[in-house]
Amino acid sequence: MLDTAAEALAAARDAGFDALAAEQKRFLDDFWAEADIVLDGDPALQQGIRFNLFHLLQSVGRDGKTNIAAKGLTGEGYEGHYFWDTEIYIFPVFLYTRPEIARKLLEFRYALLPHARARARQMGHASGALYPWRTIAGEECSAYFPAGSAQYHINADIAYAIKLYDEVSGDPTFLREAGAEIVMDTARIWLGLGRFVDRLGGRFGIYEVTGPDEYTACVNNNYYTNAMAQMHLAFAADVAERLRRDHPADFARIVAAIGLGPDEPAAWRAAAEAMYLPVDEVLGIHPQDDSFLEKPAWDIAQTPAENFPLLLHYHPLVIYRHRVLKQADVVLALLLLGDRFTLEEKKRDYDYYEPLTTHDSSLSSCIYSILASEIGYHDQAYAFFMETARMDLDNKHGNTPYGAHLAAMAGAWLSLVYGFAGLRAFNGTLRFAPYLPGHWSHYRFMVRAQGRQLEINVDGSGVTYRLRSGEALTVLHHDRAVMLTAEQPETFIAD
Ligand code: IFM
Repeated sequence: MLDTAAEALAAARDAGFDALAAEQKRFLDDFWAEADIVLDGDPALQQGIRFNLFHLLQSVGRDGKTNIAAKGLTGEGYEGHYFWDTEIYIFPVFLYTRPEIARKLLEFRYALLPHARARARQMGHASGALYPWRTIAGEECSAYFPAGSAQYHINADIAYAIKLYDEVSGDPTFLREAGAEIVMDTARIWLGLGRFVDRLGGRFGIYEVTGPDEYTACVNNNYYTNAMAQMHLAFAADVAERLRRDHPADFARIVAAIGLGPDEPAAWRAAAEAMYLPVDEVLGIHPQDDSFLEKPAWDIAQTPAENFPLLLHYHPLVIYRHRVLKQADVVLALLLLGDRFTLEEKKRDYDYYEPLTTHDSSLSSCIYSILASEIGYHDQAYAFFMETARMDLDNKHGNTPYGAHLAAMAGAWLSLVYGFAGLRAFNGTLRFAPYLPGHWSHYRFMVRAQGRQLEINVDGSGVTYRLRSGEALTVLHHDRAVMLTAEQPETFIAD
């Protein structure tokens, strides 16, 4: 550390203040030209969105050796550790605005793969790699395992980000150079953790894990974990096939590096196909886990306001025995794997889980905002967005002095771009479903995808899609194809 700091200092002294200031100005000008979001109608909100983007940019590691801490560079909360916040919340913002930074975040995970292998052995897995729930240099730093190491979904979250990068960035090299090795070695953990269960008619169950909701710990068949593991296993099998066919030398290198057996990809496929993902017959919803629906509901309405967040006022066991959520769990699966659910299913799950959710985690409101937008609950979407967008400027969670909430800052971007503008990219095709919240007259944002840059303007009259750079691209406006070309870069679709 000292050597690195001395080198940086010497380089800065050589360059001089003026040159450094000019370089920084160029860097920031470029960023704002490409990543700014403009909102007309609410200056305070505009300030919140820019404040968030600034913190994300200044906090993110850009060298493949550092990542982005849950509190960014602003405070000592969470001891500077990196979590799944990176892949599920922050990564997409960079993927769509600065894909080269998104790649660096994934390279960071690649650099830590040896630690993840060592961690898997420590946790009793004979093969594979298991990423730590919280870390800086690769070792697991969770002090409290039920809300830490038990969150095995981190492996699938990282695989999800690699899949999204592969489908959206237009960069053909990362997967074969690094991503595939991560995806395959981490997929093996599911086979070590779960099993085909006779009592479930041969379905594949996953046991003793904690899902995203940290008010429910160490459970069997957490829906989010099972659904994400299914995606991960199927993706790993696809990647193995693709590499073997298209890049045999890379495939051979990875097989040798991880000691991949010839039958393993087929076993991943079989586990994915048999994954246990139940629907409750009576409620028509996806149970959060095997025992969740049997627990008594926490009486949120009768809980004194000063007793939130619950984790600071009740023993964890008291909370775990109740049907109460700290943050989106099933509802997050509905977003990330949204092409597998009908709108009716999404509504039923949202209606069931939202009243049970305290949103004590700052990672919650933005996800509910996005889902509320998708199912047409526009007022709720806006209210949840407002919770997120100025969370730290207004100290909404009362703990900003410990540091800003970087995942929520990214969540505000997601609530707007995934929520109000409805962006999804299943299999790499960008689909938008924009609407204008009643409080604004206009909003504008830009996204980079497949090596192109697009600008999207939404106002009271409709939506304009504009190709700012790159070759022709077809995007979807709801289900209508919109072709943008160099000759005809702009299309307006009236409301
Ligand atoms: O990763 C999160 C977790 O989901 C909820 N508690 C805080 C962590 C760090 O932001």
